[in-house]
Amino acid sequence: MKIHLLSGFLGSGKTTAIHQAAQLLIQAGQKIGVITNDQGMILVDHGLFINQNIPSKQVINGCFCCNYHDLDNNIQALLEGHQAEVIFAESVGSCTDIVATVLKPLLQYRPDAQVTLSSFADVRLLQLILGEPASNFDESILYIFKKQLEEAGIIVVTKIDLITAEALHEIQELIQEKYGDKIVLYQNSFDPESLKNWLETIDADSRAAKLKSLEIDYDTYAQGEAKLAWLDQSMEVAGENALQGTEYLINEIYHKTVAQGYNIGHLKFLIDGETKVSFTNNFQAEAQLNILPKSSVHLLLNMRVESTPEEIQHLIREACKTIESQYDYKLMLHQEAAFQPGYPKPVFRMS
Ligand SMILES: Nc1nc2c(ncn2[C@@H]2O[C@H](COP(=O)(O)OP(=O)(O)OP(=O)(O)O)[C@@H](O)[C@H]2O)c(=O)[nH]1
Ligand SMILES: [Mg+2]
Repeated sequence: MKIHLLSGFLGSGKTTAIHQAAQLLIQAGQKIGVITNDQGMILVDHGLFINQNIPSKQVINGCFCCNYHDLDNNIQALLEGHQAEVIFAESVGSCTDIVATVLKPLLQYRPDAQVTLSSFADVRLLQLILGEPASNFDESILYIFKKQLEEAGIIVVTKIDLITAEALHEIQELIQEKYGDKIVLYQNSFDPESLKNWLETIDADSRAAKLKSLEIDYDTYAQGEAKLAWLDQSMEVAGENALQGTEYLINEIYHKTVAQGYNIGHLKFLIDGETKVSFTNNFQAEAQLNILPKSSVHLLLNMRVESTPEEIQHLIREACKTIESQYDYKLMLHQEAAFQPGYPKPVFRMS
Protein backbone atom coordinates (compact mmCIF):
# COMPACT_ATOMS: atom_id res chain seq x y z
CA MET A 1 0.00 0.00 0.00
CA LYS A 2 1.12 3.54 -0.74
CA ILE A 3 0.03 6.51 1.34
CA HIS A 4 0.80 9.85 -0.25
CA LEU A 5 0.39 12.74 2.18
CA LEU A 6 -0.17 16.20 0.72
CA SER A 7 0.30 19.31 2.77
CA GLY A 8 0.58 22.94 1.71
CA PHE A 9 -1.17 26.21 2.27
CA LEU A 10 -4.85 26.90 1.62
CA GLY A 11 -5.65 26.91 -2.07
CA SER A 12 -2.22 25.70 -3.17
CA GLY A 13 -3.70 23.03 -5.45
CA LYS A 14 -3.72 19.82 -3.38
CA THR A 15 -7.26 18.69 -4.27
CA THR A 16 -6.72 19.53 -7.93
CA ALA A 17 -3.59 17.38 -8.10
CA ILE A 18 -5.32 14.47 -6.34
CA HIS A 19 -8.32 14.79 -8.59
CA GLN A 20 -6.20 14.72 -11.76
CA ALA A 21 -4.05 11.89 -10.39
CA ALA A 22 -7.12 9.87 -9.43
CA GLN A 23 -8.44 10.05 -12.97
CA LEU A 24 -5.10 8.96 -14.47
CA LEU A 25 -4.63 6.10 -12.01
CA ILE A 26 -8.22 4.84 -12.29
CA GLN A 27 -7.86 4.80 -16.08
CA ALA A 28 -4.69 2.75 -15.63
CA GLY A 29 -6.66 0.21 -13.57
CA GLN A 30 -5.32 1.11 -10.12
CA LYS A 31 -7.46 1.09 -7.01
CA ILE A 32 -7.21 4.40 -5.26
CA GLY A 33 -8.70 6.14 -2.26
CA VAL A 34 -8.76 9.74 -1.09
CA ILE A 35 -8.90 11.20 2.40
CA THR A 36 -9.63 14.89 2.69
CA ASN A 37 -9.32 16.88 5.89
CA ASP A 38 -10.63 20.12 7.28
CA GLN A 39 -11.32 22.03 10.46
CA GLY A 40 -14.97 22.27 9.40
CA MET A 41 -17.75 19.78 8.66
CA ILE A 42 -19.63 20.77 5.49
CA LEU A 43 -16.95 20.56 2.87
CA VAL A 44 -16.47 21.33 -0.78
CA ASP A 45 -13.50 19.03 -1.41
CA HIS A 46 -15.18 15.88 -0.10
CA GLY A 47 -18.39 16.74 -1.98
CA LEU A 48 -16.43 16.96 -5.21
CA PHE A 49 -14.82 13.50 -4.87
CA ILE A 50 -18.12 11.88 -3.85
CA ASN A 51 -19.86 13.47 -6.83
CA GLN A 52 -17.27 11.89 -9.12
CA ASN A 53 -17.55 8.43 -7.54
CA ILE A 54 -13.93 8.48 -6.39
CA PRO A 55 -13.62 6.42 -3.16
CA SER A 56 -13.31 9.15 -0.59
CA LYS A 57 -13.35 9.61 3.17
CA GLN A 58 -12.88 12.70 5.25
CA VAL A 59 -11.43 13.68 8.60
CA ILE A 60 -13.46 16.62 9.86
CA ASN A 61 -13.43 19.04 12.80
CA GLY A 62 -9.65 19.33 12.98
CA CYS A 63 -6.37 18.42 11.34
CA PHE A 64 -4.97 14.90 10.78
CA CYS A 65 -2.48 15.33 13.63
CA CYS A 66 -5.20 16.06 16.20
CA ASN A 67 -7.39 13.27 14.79
CA TYR A 68 -4.75 10.67 13.96
CA HIS A 69 -7.02 7.73 14.84
CA ASP A 70 -9.74 9.00 12.48
CA LEU A 71 -7.14 9.18 9.73
CA ASP A 72 -6.01 5.66 10.45
CA ASN A 73 -9.60 4.33 10.60
CA ASN A 74 -10.28 5.91 7.23
CA ILE A 75 -7.15 4.32 5.75
CA GLN A 76 -8.44 0.98 7.04
CA ALA A 77 -11.90 1.62 5.58
CA LEU A 78 -10.41 2.38 2.16
CA LEU A 79 -8.29 -0.77 2.33
CA GLU A 80 -11.17 -3.03 3.39
CA GLY A 81 -14.03 -1.37 1.55
CA HIS A 82 -12.28 -0.45 -1.68
CA GLN A 83 -9.05 -2.53 -1.71
CA ALA A 84 -7.19 0.76 -2.21
CA GLU A 85 -3.59 0.32 -3.35
CA VAL A 86 -2.80 4.04 -3.45
CA ILE A 87 -4.23 6.48 -0.90
CA PHE A 88 -3.92 10.25 -1.19
CA ALA A 89 -4.43 12.06 2.11
CA GLU A 90 -4.77 15.85 1.88
CA SER A 91 -4.21 17.70 5.12
CA VAL A 92 -6.00 20.97 5.85
CA GLY A 93 -4.11 23.96 4.46
CA SER A 94 -3.52 25.62 7.84
CA CYS A 95 -1.74 22.58 9.26
CA THR A 96 1.97 21.85 9.57
CA ASP A 97 4.32 19.60 11.59
CA ILE A 98 3.07 16.63 9.56
CA VAL A 99 6.37 14.72 9.70
CA ALA A 100 6.35 14.44 13.50
CA THR A 101 2.62 14.00 13.99
CA VAL A 102 1.40 12.01 10.99
CA LEU A 103 4.21 10.65 8.83
CA LYS A 104 6.31 9.15 11.63
CA PRO A 105 3.31 7.55 13.38
CA LEU A 106 2.25 6.03 10.04
CA LEU A 107 5.75 4.64 9.49
CA GLN A 108 5.65 3.13 12.98
CA TYR A 109 2.10 1.73 13.01
CA ARG A 110 1.78 0.84 9.34
CA PRO A 111 5.26 -0.52 8.59
CA ASP A 112 4.10 -2.17 5.35
CA ALA A 113 3.05 1.11 3.78
CA GLN A 114 5.21 3.32 1.60
CA VAL A 115 4.57 6.84 2.88
CA THR A 116 5.48 10.08 1.10
CA LEU A 117 4.97 13.76 1.88
CA SER A 118 4.57 16.41 -0.81
CA SER A 119 4.15 20.01 0.22
CA PHE A 120 2.27 22.16 -2.29
CA ALA A 121 2.85 25.88 -2.81
CA ASP A 122 1.14 28.29 -5.20
CA VAL A 123 3.94 29.85 -7.24
CA ARG A 124 2.32 33.31 -6.96
CA LEU A 125 2.28 33.17 -3.17
CA LEU A 126 5.90 32.00 -3.20
CA GLN A 127 6.75 35.01 -5.37
CA LEU A 128 5.21 37.29 -2.76
CA ILE A 129 6.80 35.58 0.20
CA LEU A 130 10.30 34.88 -1.11
CA GLY A 131 10.55 37.93 -3.33
CA GLU A 132 9.12 41.43 -3.30
CA PRO A 133 6.66 42.82 -2.41
CA ALA A 134 5.99 40.88 0.77
CA SER A 135 2.65 39.16 1.24
CA ASN A 136 0.02 40.89 3.33
CA PHE A 137 -0.66 37.82 5.46
CA ASP A 138 0.20 38.12 9.12
CA GLU A 139 3.71 36.88 10.02
CA SER A 140 2.26 34.03 12.08
CA ILE A 141 0.34 32.76 9.03
CA LEU A 142 3.47 33.00 6.91
CA TYR A 143 5.24 31.01 9.64
CA ILE A 144 2.89 28.08 8.91
CA PHE A 145 3.44 28.43 5.17
CA LYS A 146 7.22 28.33 5.61
CA LYS A 147 7.14 25.41 8.04
CA GLN A 148 5.09 23.40 5.54
CA LEU A 149 7.88 23.83 3.01
CA GLU A 150 10.70 23.29 5.49
CA GLU A 151 9.53 19.83 6.54
CA ALA A 152 8.68 18.45 3.09
CA GLY A 153 10.84 15.98 1.20
CA ILE A 154 9.15 17.02 -2.02
CA ILE A 155 8.00 20.57 -2.74
CA VAL A 156 5.47 20.91 -5.53
CA VAL A 157 5.34 24.45 -6.86
CA THR A 158 1.96 24.68 -8.58
CA LYS A 159 0.20 26.93 -11.11
CA ILE A 160 3.37 27.61 -13.09
CA ASP A 161 1.13 28.12 -16.12
CA LEU A 162 -0.06 31.37 -14.51
CA ILE A 163 3.29 33.19 -14.56
CA THR A 164 5.83 34.09 -17.24
CA ALA A 165 8.88 31.95 -17.98
CA GLU A 166 11.05 34.82 -16.72
CA ALA A 167 9.20 35.05 -13.39
CA LEU A 168 9.43 31.27 -13.04
CA HIS A 169 13.18 31.40 -13.59
CA GLU A 170 13.52 34.01 -10.82
CA ILE A 171 11.52 31.93 -8.38
CA GLN A 172 13.53 28.80 -9.26
CA GLU A 173 16.71 30.62 -8.26
CA LEU A 174 15.22 31.74 -4.94
CA ILE A 175 13.96 28.24 -4.19
CA GLN A 176 17.27 26.66 -5.08
CA GLU A 177 18.93 29.01 -2.60
CA LYS A 178 16.50 28.21 0.22
CA TYR A 179 15.40 24.64 -0.41
CA GLY A 180 18.24 23.23 -2.49
CA ASP A 181 18.31 20.03 -0.41
CA LYS A 182 14.79 19.01 -1.47
CA ILE A 183 13.21 17.60 -4.57
CA VAL A 184 11.35 20.56 -6.11
CA LEU A 185 8.82 20.01 -8.89
CA TYR A 186 7.34 22.85 -10.94
CA GLN A 187 3.86 21.83 -11.91
CA ASN A 188 0.77 22.69 -13.85
CA SER A 189 -1.58 20.10 -12.44
CA PHE A 190 -3.87 20.34 -15.46
CA ASP A 191 -1.05 19.21 -17.75
CA PRO A 192 -1.00 15.39 -17.70
CA GLU A 193 2.76 15.21 -18.35
CA SER A 194 3.49 17.58 -15.47
CA LEU A 195 1.21 15.59 -13.19
CA LYS A 196 2.72 12.25 -14.24
CA ASN A 197 6.12 13.61 -13.26
CA TRP A 198 4.82 14.16 -9.70
CA LEU A 199 3.22 10.70 -9.63
CA GLU A 200 6.46 9.06 -10.78
CA THR A 201 8.44 11.04 -8.21
CA ILE A 202 6.25 10.03 -5.26
CA ASP A 203 5.97 6.47 -6.51
CA ALA A 204 9.77 6.14 -6.37
CA ASP A 205 10.30 8.12 -3.16
CA SER A 206 11.59 6.04 -0.29
CA ARG A 207 13.12 8.72 1.91
CA ALA A 208 10.26 9.15 4.38
CA ALA A 209 12.20 7.63 7.27
CA LYS A 210 14.96 10.21 6.71
CA LEU A 211 12.66 13.22 7.01
CA LYS A 212 13.31 15.24 10.15
CA SER A 213 10.66 16.41 12.57
CA LEU A 214 10.41 20.20 12.63
CA GLU A 215 11.67 22.45 15.31
CA ILE A 216 8.50 24.45 15.74
CA ASP A 217 6.98 26.93 18.15
CA TYR A 218 3.40 25.75 18.72
CA ASP A 219 2.33 29.12 20.14
CA THR A 220 3.22 30.90 16.89
CA TYR A 221 1.66 28.07 14.87
CA ALA A 222 -1.57 28.31 16.90
CA GLN A 223 -1.55 32.10 16.59
CA GLY A 224 -1.30 31.76 12.79
CA GLU A 225 -4.24 29.36 12.68
CA ALA A 226 -6.30 31.61 14.94
CA LYS A 227 -5.72 34.59 12.63
CA LEU A 228 -7.70 32.73 9.99
CA ALA A 229 -11.47 32.57 10.11
CA TRP A 230 -13.46 29.67 8.76
CA LEU A 231 -17.01 29.87 7.46
CA ASP A 232 -18.91 26.94 6.00
CA GLN A 233 -22.33 27.78 4.67
CA SER A 234 -24.82 25.81 2.65
CA MET A 235 -27.49 27.87 0.91
CA GLU A 236 -30.01 27.91 -1.86
CA VAL A 237 -30.51 30.42 -4.62
CA ALA A 238 -34.04 30.43 -6.06
CA GLY A 239 -35.51 32.38 -8.97
CA GLU A 240 -35.56 32.41 -12.75
CA ASN A 241 -32.10 31.54 -14.04
CA ALA A 242 -30.87 30.72 -10.54
CA LEU A 243 -27.37 30.03 -11.85
CA GLN A 244 -27.14 33.67 -12.90
CA GLY A 245 -28.10 34.67 -9.35
CA THR A 246 -25.48 32.25 -8.03
CA GLU A 247 -22.84 33.87 -10.20
CA TYR A 248 -23.84 37.34 -8.95
CA LEU A 249 -23.69 36.12 -5.35
CA ILE A 250 -20.31 34.40 -5.68
CA ASN A 251 -18.76 37.50 -7.22
CA GLU A 252 -20.41 39.77 -4.66
CA ILE A 253 -18.94 37.71 -1.80
CA TYR A 254 -15.52 37.85 -3.45
CA HIS A 255 -15.70 41.62 -4.06
CA LYS A 256 -16.85 42.30 -0.51
CA THR A 257 -14.00 40.17 0.87
CA VAL A 258 -11.46 42.13 -1.16
CA ALA A 259 -13.07 45.48 -0.29
CA GLN A 260 -12.83 44.66 3.42
CA GLY A 261 -9.12 43.88 2.97
CA TYR A 262 -9.44 40.32 4.28
CA ASN A 263 -6.55 38.29 2.84
CA ILE A 264 -7.98 35.26 1.09
CA GLY A 265 -6.55 31.84 1.86
CA HIS A 266 -9.24 30.03 -0.07
CA LEU A 267 -12.77 31.06 -0.93
CA LYS A 268 -14.38 28.06 -2.56
CA PHE A 269 -17.88 27.26 -3.74
CA LEU A 270 -19.51 24.02 -4.82
CA ILE A 271 -22.52 24.49 -7.07
CA ASP A 272 -25.15 21.74 -7.03
CA GLY A 273 -22.52 19.30 -5.76
CA GLU A 274 -20.55 19.29 -9.00
CA THR A 275 -18.99 22.58 -10.09
CA LYS A 276 -16.25 24.10 -8.00
CA VAL A 277 -15.33 27.79 -8.12
CA SER A 278 -12.22 28.97 -6.27
CA PHE A 279 -10.68 32.29 -5.34
CA THR A 280 -7.20 31.94 -3.91
CA ASN A 281 -6.03 35.53 -3.78
CA ASN A 282 -7.27 39.12 -3.71
CA PHE A 283 -6.48 39.93 -7.35
CA GLN A 284 -8.52 37.46 -9.29
CA ALA A 285 -10.93 37.85 -12.19
CA GLU A 286 -14.64 37.37 -11.53
CA ALA A 287 -16.13 33.89 -11.77
CA GLN A 288 -18.20 33.10 -14.85
CA LEU A 289 -20.65 30.23 -14.70
CA ASN A 290 -22.14 28.26 -17.51
CA ILE A 291 -25.70 29.57 -17.17
CA LEU A 292 -28.09 26.68 -17.79
CA PRO A 293 -31.79 27.25 -17.07
CA LYS A 294 -32.53 26.30 -13.46
CA SER A 295 -34.96 27.66 -10.91
CA SER A 296 -33.03 26.58 -7.84
CA VAL A 297 -29.34 26.05 -7.09
CA HIS A 298 -27.67 24.57 -4.02
CA LEU A 299 -24.51 26.40 -3.10
CA LEU A 300 -21.90 25.30 -0.57
CA LEU A 301 -19.38 27.91 0.53
CA ASN A 302 -16.10 27.24 2.36
CA MET A 303 -14.40 30.52 3.24
CA ARG A 304 -10.93 30.63 4.80
CA VAL A 305 -9.68 34.21 5.14
CA GLU A 306 -7.68 36.37 7.50
CA SER A 307 -10.52 37.89 9.50
CA THR A 308 -12.86 36.89 12.35
CA PRO A 309 -15.86 34.53 12.22
CA GLU A 310 -18.25 37.35 13.14
CA GLU A 311 -16.93 39.62 10.40
CA ILE A 312 -17.27 37.06 7.66
CA GLN A 313 -20.71 35.94 8.83
CA HIS A 314 -21.77 39.57 8.57
CA LEU A 315 -20.16 39.84 5.14
CA ILE A 316 -22.14 36.86 3.80
CA ARG A 317 -25.41 38.32 5.07
CA GLU A 318 -24.62 41.70 3.52
CA ALA A 319 -23.75 40.05 0.19
CA CYS A 320 -27.09 38.17 0.24
CA LYS A 321 -28.96 41.40 1.01
CA THR A 322 -27.24 43.20 -1.88
CA ILE A 323 -28.16 40.48 -4.37
CA GLU A 324 -31.75 40.22 -3.13
CA SER A 325 -32.23 43.98 -3.29
CA GLN A 326 -30.70 44.32 -6.78
CA TYR A 327 -32.20 41.27 -8.49
CA ASP A 328 -35.22 39.05 -8.26
CA TYR A 329 -33.67 36.12 -6.38
CA LYS A 330 -34.48 34.57 -3.04
CA LEU A 331 -31.48 33.41 -0.97
CA MET A 332 -32.01 30.88 1.79
CA LEU A 333 -29.23 30.20 4.28
CA HIS A 334 -29.17 26.63 5.59
CA GLN A 335 -26.40 24.94 7.61
CA GLU A 336 -23.72 27.31 8.85
CA ALA A 337 -20.55 27.08 10.92
CA ALA A 338 -18.19 29.99 11.61
CA PHE A 339 -15.13 29.64 13.82
CA GLN A 340 -11.38 29.93 14.27
CA PRO A 341 -9.24 26.81 14.47
CA GLY A 342 -8.27 25.90 18.03
CA TYR A 343 -4.80 25.25 19.49
CA PRO A 344 -3.27 22.22 17.74
CA LYS A 345 -2.92 19.25 20.10
CA PRO A 346 -1.49 16.32 18.17
CA VAL A 347 -2.25 12.75 19.31
CA PHE A 348 1.37 11.74 18.64
CA ARG A 349 4.49 13.84 18.23
CA MET A 350 7.58 11.81 17.34
CA SER A 351 10.99 13.42 17.14
N1 LIG B 1 -3.84 27.28 -13.50
C1 LIG B 1 -3.70 26.41 -12.50
N2 LIG B 1 -4.62 26.40 -11.53
C2 LIG B 1 -4.48 25.49 -10.54
C3 LIG B 1 -3.41 24.56 -10.50
N3 LIG B 1 -3.53 23.80 -9.39
C4 LIG B 1 -4.66 24.25 -8.77
N4 LIG B 1 -5.23 25.25 -9.46
C5 LIG B 1 -6.43 26.04 -9.09
O1 LIG B 1 -6.24 26.56 -7.78
C6 LIG B 1 -7.48 26.63 -7.08
C7 LIG B 1 -7.36 25.93 -5.73
O2 LIG B 1 -7.06 24.57 -5.96
P1 LIG B 1 -7.38 23.41 -4.91
O3 LIG B 1 -6.87 22.16 -5.52
O4 LIG B 1 -8.77 23.47 -4.47
O5 LIG B 1 -6.44 23.85 -3.69
P2 LIG B 1 -6.28 23.13 -2.26
O6 LIG B 1 -4.84 23.18 -1.91
O7 LIG B 1 -6.89 21.77 -2.31
O8 LIG B 1 -7.13 24.10 -1.34
P3 LIG B 1 -7.59 23.83 0.19
O9 LIG B 1 -8.10 22.43 0.29
O10 LIG B 1 -8.66 24.83 0.44
O11 LIG B 1 -6.38 24.09 1.03
C8 LIG B 1 -8.52 25.99 -8.02
O12 LIG B 1 -9.17 27.03 -8.71
C9 LIG B 1 -7.68 25.18 -9.00
O13 LIG B 1 -8.28 25.05 -10.27
C10 LIG B 1 -2.42 24.61 -11.55
O14 LIG B 1 -1.42 23.89 -11.58
N5 LIG B 1 -2.63 25.56 -12.51
MG1 LIG C 1 -8.35 20.97 -1.01
